[in-house]
Amino acid sequence: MAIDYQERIPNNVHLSENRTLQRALEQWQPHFLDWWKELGPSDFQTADVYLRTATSVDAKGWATYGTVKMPDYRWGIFLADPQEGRTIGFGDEYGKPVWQQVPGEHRSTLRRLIVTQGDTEPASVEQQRMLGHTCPSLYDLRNLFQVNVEEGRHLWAMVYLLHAYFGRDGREEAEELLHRHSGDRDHPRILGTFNEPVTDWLSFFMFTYFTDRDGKFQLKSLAESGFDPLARTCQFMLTEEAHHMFVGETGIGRVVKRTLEVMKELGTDDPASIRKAGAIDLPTVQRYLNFWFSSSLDLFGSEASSNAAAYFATGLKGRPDEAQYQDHVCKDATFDLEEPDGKGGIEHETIPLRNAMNEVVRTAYVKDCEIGVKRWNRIIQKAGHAAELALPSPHFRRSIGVWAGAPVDPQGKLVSREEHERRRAEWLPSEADRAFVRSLMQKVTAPGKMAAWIAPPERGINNLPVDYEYVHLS
Ligand code: BYC
Repeated sequence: MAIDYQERIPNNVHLSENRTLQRALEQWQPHFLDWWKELGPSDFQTADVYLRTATSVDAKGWATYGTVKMPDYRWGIFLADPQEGRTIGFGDEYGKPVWQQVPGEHRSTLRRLIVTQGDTEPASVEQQRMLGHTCPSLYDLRNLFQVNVEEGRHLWAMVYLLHAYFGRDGREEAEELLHRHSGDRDHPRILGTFNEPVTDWLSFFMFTYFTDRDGKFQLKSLAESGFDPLARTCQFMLTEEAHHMFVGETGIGRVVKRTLEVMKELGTDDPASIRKAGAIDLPTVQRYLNFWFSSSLDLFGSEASSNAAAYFATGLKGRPDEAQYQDHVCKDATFDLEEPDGKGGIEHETIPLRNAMNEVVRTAYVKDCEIGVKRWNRIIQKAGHAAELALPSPHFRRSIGVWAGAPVDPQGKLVSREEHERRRAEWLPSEADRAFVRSLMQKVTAPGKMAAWIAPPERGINNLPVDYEYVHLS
C-alpha cells in the first residue's frame, strides 16, 4: 500500500513527489524509531500524552494539540515560507541572490554546520531520557515529552537537509547522528554540554533555560544563512524553541517560589533548614545556574575564531537578527578582545570583527539570559528577601576559548589556582548538592499534584487547567 506522506510525515517540501528523498527517509526512519525506543524517554512509550504537533507552518497548523503515544508522533519536515527575491544579508556575497542548492565550494563547511546543529537534538533527548521516572507533576512530564518530541523533529529537520542536499555523504552523516551518543566514551556528541548528564529536574530547567537558549541564538544565526533551505528550516524551528525556554524559565521560577514559601513558613534562610523541609535553598539554585550558564557559554566557540570569520565572509552563518546592524560586510571593522595575559592579569587585543563573531553572538546571548534572572529576582524581592540570583562572569569556568582553564571567580576576578580550587564548592554544585537534589526527585503523577520542592505553574497548557491529566499512564 502506498504511504500517505502528508499524513505520516507532515511536510511542506513536496515529499510525495520526490522519490529519491522518500527512499532516503524510508531507510533512515526505522533507525530513528529504533533509536527513539532505545535512547528516547525511558518507559512511557505506551502512555497517552497531550502534545502539540506541527502539521503546517501557518498560524493554525504549527501547533495542533491532541493525545498521542510518543512513538506515533508525526515528526514532520517544515521550512518557513520562502521570501521572494531574498538576497544574502552579510559577508563578501552581500546582496547576491541566496542559494537554493549547496555551492560546491561550501559543501563540506555547510555539512559540518548542519551536522553540528543536528547532533545536539538527539543528544538532548538522550540526556533527558531518565527524567520521566522522577517527574514533579503530570504537567511537567508532558512538557518534558513535548520538548523531547520536538528535539526529535529538529533532528528530522537537519536529516532532511542532509538527505535532500548532500547525497551519499549526507546520508552517511544522518546515520552517524544516531550512532554518536551523549556521554559515550568512544562516540560522544560533538559539543561539550551535550555530554553532560541531566539527571535531575533542576538541571533540566537550567538546561532548557540556558542551553536551549544557545539553540535560539545558533538557529537565529543559521536563519540568516545564504543557503536558503537551511535558513528557512531554522526559522521554523525557532517557533518551537520558545516553548523549551519557557519550560526552563518558569521551571526555575517555580522552584524559587516554592523555596521562598518554605523560607517564610520556617522564618529562616538557613540552607540546611530549607533542605530539611524538602525545598532547594537559593545558594544551591545559584550553583546549578553557574554550572549550566558557563557550560552553555562554551557552545558559542572561541572568542577569536577563523571558522567564525569564514562562516561570515562566505555567507553561511550570520549574526542573529543581522538586519539590526549597519555594517553587514564587516571587512575592516575590529573588535576589542579581553583576555588573560598569562601572568595573572588581563590584556586587550584588537582582532578583526569577523573573527570575533562568536563573541558578538555570545554577548547577545548573555543579555538575553539576564531577562529570566531579573524575573526570578523580582519573585524574590516581592517575597521581601534581599537575596539575588546572578549570572556569573562570562569568563568563569570556561573550557573553550581564551578564558579556558583560567582561574576566574564568578565575579570575573582572576584568583590564585589555590583559591579557585578551594572555593569550588561555593560556586558549583558539589557531589553533596547533587545527591541532595536527587534525593528530592520522587515521581508525582496524581493530576494537579506537585512535588514539594516546586510551586504549581500559573496556568496549564493550551488553556487547560493545571490539574488536567496531561499524561495518561496506562
Ligand atoms: N564543545 O573556532 P571554534 C541547540 C569545536 S544548541 C566541543 O572555537 P567555531 C539545542 C568546534 O566545533 C545549538 N567542541 O568554534 C539546544 C571546532 O571543531 P571542528 C547547536 C567545541 O567553529 C538544546 C573547534 O572546536 N548549534 O540547538 O567558530 C537542546 C574550533 O572551533 C565547542 C550549533 O552549534 C564546544 N563547546 O564555532 C537541543 C550551530 N565549541 O569543527 C538543541 C552549528 C567549539 O574544528 N555550530 N568547539 O572539528 C557552529 O556554528 C559552530 O560549530 C560552533 C563552534 C558555534 C559550535
